[in-house]
Amino acid sequence: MFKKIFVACTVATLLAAPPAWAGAPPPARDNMSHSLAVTGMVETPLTLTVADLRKLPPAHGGALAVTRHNGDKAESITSYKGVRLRDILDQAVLDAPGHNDVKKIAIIATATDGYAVVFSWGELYNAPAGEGVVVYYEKNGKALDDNDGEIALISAKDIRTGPRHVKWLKGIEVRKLVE
Ligand SMILES: Nc1nc2c(c(=O)[nH]1)N[C@H]1C(S)=C(S)[C@@H](COP(=O)(O)O)O[C@H]1N2
Ligand SMILES: [Mo]
Repeated sequence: MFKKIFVACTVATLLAAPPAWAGAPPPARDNMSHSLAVTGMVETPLTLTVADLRKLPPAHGGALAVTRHNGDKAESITSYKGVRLRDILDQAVLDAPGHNDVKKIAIIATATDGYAVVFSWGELYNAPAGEGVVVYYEKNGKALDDNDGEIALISAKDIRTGPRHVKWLKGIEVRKLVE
């Protein structure tokens, strides 16, 4: 008896409230980043939209597998277009007047969902890795969609490219870590 009433109530509830996805597209991710703020130890803090990024010298990348730390493949990128992080930092100009100041600098890339990864001046400016660190706004020939857009970052020369693939990139913070 109770069981019958329970089942009847459950069915009634399901009929009264159709699920949110019925007949409508899934809700858009609300993580999209609409601009990139370059802050911290720089002479000119910047706020760059995709339109601003398009005015900087472009960096083009070819086929790239995004692999997770455990080796699983997250996605395969055919091509991407953006600006080298180094070139963005040069626009803002690092505020490091002393001969040894740059060597103490960390560059932190942050995303709208709280994700963050760290680079150093040494690796961006004085190691092969720096060449492959690109803030990108196009993937596979198209503007980024809400899965990783509007702005993202990749460190193409990393052994596993997943961890420093920053989706929904919103900030580049320059910090001097050591006095
Ligand atoms: N903004 C943001 N970017 C991110 C992450 C994240 O949680 N937030 N996860 C990273 C990790 S750990 C990996 S392996 C790749 C692939 O993530 P996926 O597992 O969501 O495909 O995205 C990276 N970029
Ligand atoms: Mo990961």
